[in-house]
Amino acid sequence: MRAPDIEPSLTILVVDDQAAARAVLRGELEHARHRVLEARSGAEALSLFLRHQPDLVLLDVEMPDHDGYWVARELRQAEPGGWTPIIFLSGLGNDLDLHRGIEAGGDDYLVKPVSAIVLAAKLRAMQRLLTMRNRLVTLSEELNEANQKLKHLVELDSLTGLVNRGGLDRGLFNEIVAARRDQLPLTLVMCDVDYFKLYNDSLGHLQGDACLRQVAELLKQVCRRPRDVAARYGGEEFALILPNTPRSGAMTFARAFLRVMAKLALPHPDSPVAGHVTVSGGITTCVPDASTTAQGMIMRADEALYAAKAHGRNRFFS
Ligand code: GH3
Ligand code: MG
Ligand code: MG
Ligand code: MG
Ligand code: MG
Repeated sequence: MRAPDIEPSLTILVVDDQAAARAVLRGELEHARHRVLEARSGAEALSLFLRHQPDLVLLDVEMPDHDGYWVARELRQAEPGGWTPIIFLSGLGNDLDLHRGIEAGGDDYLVKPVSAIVLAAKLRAMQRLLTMRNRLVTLSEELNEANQKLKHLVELDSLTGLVNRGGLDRGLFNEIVAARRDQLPLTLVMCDVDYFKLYNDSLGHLQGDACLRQVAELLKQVCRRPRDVAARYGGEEFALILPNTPRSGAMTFARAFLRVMAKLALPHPDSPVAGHVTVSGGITTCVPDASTTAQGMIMRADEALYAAKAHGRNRFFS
């Protein structure tokens, strides 16, 4: 009977010290359109396996150098996380030999002589498992990708699209570690929309939401470096992480931001500061040392923010 070949062809490593046995297998396998690699010894089997990564291994047990059990164990160790089917084709036919073969890492154990029909059927069964394995590998890759996307989404604020509180905490922690290691200045800015309660009261919460989105957009525009992070701390409060930014650089950022806010001039009819929406900010900059914490930096930026509020708002203090 002709071996069924509706499945895609395999690259099969045939390991046997007998040339005649290899030739018979090669004939049968090539007839079924598989590609054949031949190894005459255990050592050669291992080296061909590593070089060509076959889809399946047909493995003799009794060989002059290393026996098939040794080869199976070596192959299993050579593919951590992977799986290549190993079918023993052995002259040794008692139960203990089969037991040893499976223990060594074999997936099946056939006793020679093996008919072409049996071999073809066993190959088909392994092919089904290989298909299943490939599906699982694809699924797990897709799952990893989805997880990465989810991780990113979980750290985004749904209203503004900025990084949320969780992302800010993680980002600030990482940047403190990096700035301490590289001995570079790290700046944290806390911003707070002025008289935002009045804004909501006079224009409504939907307009308030739109205002927050616009402020967020401007913050994103003004902190342009790839490692800068603009986050929504909560409510109408925003935080910025500016790595490798000294105090002077932070003040430049603040001036630029105040300028674009003034230019945008979102009407705020009841603001005691100006006719438009304004923002106050507090800046803290340090080259972190062992005592620097995210909490400490937030606290210092907050103090500066309160000072900016107390001094008339629409300004940044450091
Ligand atoms: P100050 O200048 O001292 O910061 O005054 P303020 O009115 O901005 O500060 P306050 O803390 O009294 O009020 C903040 C307001 O922000 C109150 C709250 O309803 C509003 N707010 C917080 N989160 C949101 C939001 O997601 N959407 C809208 N529309 N309003 C929000
Ligand atoms: Mg042999
Ligand atoms: Mg506030
Ligand atoms: Mg406010
Ligand atoms: Mg307040």
